[in-house]
Amino acid sequence: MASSGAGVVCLLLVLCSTVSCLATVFTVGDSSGWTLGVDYTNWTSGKTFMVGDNLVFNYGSGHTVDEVSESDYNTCTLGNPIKTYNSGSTTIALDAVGTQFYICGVIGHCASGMKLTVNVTGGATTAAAPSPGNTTTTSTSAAPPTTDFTPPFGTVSETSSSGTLSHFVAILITLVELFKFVVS
Ligand SMILES: [Cu+2]
Repeated sequence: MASSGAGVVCLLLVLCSTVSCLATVFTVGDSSGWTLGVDYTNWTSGKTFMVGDNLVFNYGSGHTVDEVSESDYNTCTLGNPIKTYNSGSTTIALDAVGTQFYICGVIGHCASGMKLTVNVTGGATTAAAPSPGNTTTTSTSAAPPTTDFTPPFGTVSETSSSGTLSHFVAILITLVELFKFVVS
């Protein structure tokens, strides 16, 4: 019975590490956080934001995080946010493909640079390719994901069609089967 308990713990560890492989938590502005004097265009450059990732805004009481429309973002128009946050630590789940726009709702801060836009893409493989502004053509990627995550139980072979989601589901199924085996 002790061995099955250890097996369960082991499986949970594998599951946790698998999840963290697939979802990235981006701390906006890194150690600077969400504040004045940070170039957020520079911060986003080179980063790939995918569905399932999270944005974490850390900021002082003199700021807010306002999710706004593209036009309000461009013109730094305050008072019309889609959502607004002011807790000082805000986690936003990127749960849909598309472009998201965030500004600070304090007068003058957006115009001074407290504005952030992120382009959220689907789960396709992106090997550090700097994404240009326009992504109109959706290329059917033939290459498998380049992440060389080798599951410890050899059951999950290479997924021919790309997509970390199918990969993840396959791992989950394997874990459930193993879990049944350990418990029985
Ligand atoms: Cu501000």
